[in-house]
Amino acid sequence: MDMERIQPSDALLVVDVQNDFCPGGALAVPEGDAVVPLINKITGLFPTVVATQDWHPEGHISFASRHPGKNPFEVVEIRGTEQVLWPDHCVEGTPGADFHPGLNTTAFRFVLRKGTNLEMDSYSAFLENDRRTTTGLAGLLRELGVQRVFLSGLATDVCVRATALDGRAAGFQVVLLEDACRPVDVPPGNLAGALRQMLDTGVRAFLAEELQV
Ligand code: VGL
Ligand code: ZN
Repeated sequence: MDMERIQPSDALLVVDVQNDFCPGGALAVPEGDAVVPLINKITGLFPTVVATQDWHPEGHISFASRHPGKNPFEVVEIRGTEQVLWPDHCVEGTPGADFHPGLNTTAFRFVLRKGTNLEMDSYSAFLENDRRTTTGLAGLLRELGVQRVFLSGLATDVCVRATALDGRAAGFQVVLLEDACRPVDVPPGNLAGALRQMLDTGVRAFLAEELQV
């Protein structure tokens, strides 16, 4: 098995490992909770760990309930950008927005909340969905001397994908920890396209067990 050595300039991102994205949650990702033990195993290997939380105000623009006559998973156009409508999820301060209770958060140096703007969604941990408004993450990582970002969490084909692509665009090396992520795969086939797109932009893929200090 190929092993990949963790460097002082590496960071781990733990994307949206929250109750609402786990089985029983409002926007459950199949086997979403399966990433928890793997992530717990590797957080201690990294000098810097940043966790994100999807963190929406009530009545958020991405909620189908905000759009009369629309159902979850329909797509609408909002000010020129396509928006998938989701069930209400990760409402700020609710149990659904909490980290999964099994997730060991002690190694998290930073927690970044995204999607906090009532009128704009943010899949990526770097840029909001207008593709202009920054979350500040790139600046934070650069300030810390981070050059390579490892990605884990939920969901592979939504927020992890967007974070991977924006991480590349911001000049970071990006590694997808494939087994430490799970996809929603809506619509079916979305995952395959997401993986292709990530690999095409220079994202490398590893398994969590291939990491070593
Ligand atoms: C996500 C859908 C809506 C995610 C967030 O974290 O992948 N997916 N909001
Ligand atoms: Zn969301």
